[in-house]
Amino acid sequence: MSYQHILFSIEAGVATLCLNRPEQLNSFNTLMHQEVREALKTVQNSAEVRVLLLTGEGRGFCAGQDLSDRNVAPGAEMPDLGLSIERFYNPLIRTLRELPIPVICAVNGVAAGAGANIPLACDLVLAARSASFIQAFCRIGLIPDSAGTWALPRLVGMARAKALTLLGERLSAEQALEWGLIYKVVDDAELRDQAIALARQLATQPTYGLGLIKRSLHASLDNSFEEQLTLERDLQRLAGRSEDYREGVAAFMEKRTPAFKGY
Ligand code: LHQ
Repeated sequence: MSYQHILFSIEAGVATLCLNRPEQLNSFNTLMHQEVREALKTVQNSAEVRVLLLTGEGRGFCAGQDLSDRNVAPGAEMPDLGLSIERFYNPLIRTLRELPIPVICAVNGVAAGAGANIPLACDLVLAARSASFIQAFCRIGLIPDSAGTWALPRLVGMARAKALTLLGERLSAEQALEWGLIYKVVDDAELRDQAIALARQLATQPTYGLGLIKRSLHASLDNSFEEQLTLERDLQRLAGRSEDYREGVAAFMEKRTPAFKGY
């Protein structure tokens, strides 16, 4: 399948999805949403893909919604932004969060509006040193979407979440790291290579088990202690029945490198 606004490839167990409207800082129009959805369906349905890497082309990662798109631009008729959220942003965020494989996000430049919150739905966020995060919604009278109001207080605490979302100021990659918003900052020239190396390395790991780890951590934010113990029992039961567990133990006993398959 050929795409107009994204680049999509699968290699060595890694699906790479690159937002590709660099002149508009990779902001989302309807076609880009549809193409991203299509690519993510391929990821969901592929037995070969064991890690997803999300990034952007050019000097921006993503500037959120394309504000010139006719579905959201202020015109004669008031737009229904709720519809846009329901159709596109919410399903996108759900899919990224619920993919049963590790999702790496390499933030290559400015990430604004929904573009600042999409990385927060991913599992490991690397950012270029020159990247920045802007909760730009308040500047145009909107509220943070793409689960930003859910993720931010949990990641950085309520005081910082309020400052970020009410002031809409630019947060540098270094500051985002210090605040616990992202995993790592790397030099601009090294971002792509480091992200690909991390993705390839993870794709050789027991990715079925890694998927269960992310599921259990996600659930822990809402579960009681007892509920979490029960979930750990249930997910460990699933993990223990995987081929990768069998292989991991066998390789350990035989003092060799394991050859995991992702199931
Ligand atoms: C853009 C955009 C953009 C179009 C840069 N659209 N062209 C959900 C549901 C429905 C509706 C509404 O929204 C949502 C969720 C959201 O995401 S709301 C938040 C939408 N995003 C923003 O408000 C961010 C808007 N962009 C900016 O504030 C700046 O562009 C940032 C701070 C990201 C970057 O600033 P600069 O580095 O100074 O670049 P620039 O502003 O010069 O932008 C470069 C080009 O990209 C420029 O086009 P031009 O033809 O003049 O070169 C911009 O118009 C275009 N662009 N963001 N969201």
